[in-house]
Amino acid sequence: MKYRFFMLIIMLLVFFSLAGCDKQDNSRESMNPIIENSIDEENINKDLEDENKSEPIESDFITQNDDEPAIVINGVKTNEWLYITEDGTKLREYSIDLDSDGEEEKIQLYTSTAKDESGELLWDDNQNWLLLIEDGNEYYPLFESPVQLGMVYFNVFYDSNELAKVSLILSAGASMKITNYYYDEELGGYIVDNIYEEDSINAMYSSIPYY
Ligand SMILES: [Ca+2]
Repeated sequence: MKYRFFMLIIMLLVFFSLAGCDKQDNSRESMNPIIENSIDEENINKDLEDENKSEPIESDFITQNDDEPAIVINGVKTNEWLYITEDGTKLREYSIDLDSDGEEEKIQLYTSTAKDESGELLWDDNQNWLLLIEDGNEYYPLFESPVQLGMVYFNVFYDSNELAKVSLILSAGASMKITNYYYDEELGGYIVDNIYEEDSINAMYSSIPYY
């Protein structure tokens, strides 16, 4: 009887010790995700630190652009472009309030090219172009330049701040240019924002139609 009781105790001890091992194994397994989780958190924290580190570089870059002096076209009282406005041709005109004073300004596009008797434009390889804003008795020459083998166009937009802006598109034999102009009340003129400039050797094809 004592022997059986002794054997029972040994069996119980063996059983509990095995159960204890299993429990330890389980707890080891359950610890692994905790370790992995903490590694993941470390990586996320590291990523966040990296993002924070890259932030000042980005803002420095923006600041550098902001520091560039703005090109401003101020108004003049006299019309100095009579050689174009009188001898050339007004191709397009559009009126809109560009400086938010409640009065519309006239946006006018001229070329120095004259028309023949039948009204056909006598295009040359090179002509002067003028994009002019007329605001009462003040004039703002947004663009005044000769263009070799090319044409000038303009679009008018309202941006997300409901500020009207004029976009000039120059498409020429060896270049393409997009420039935005918008009125700045503090500076009292039109800010020139060069959006894009292509400077190639030779333009092979353009689908933009001539006037
Ligand atoms: Ca106005």
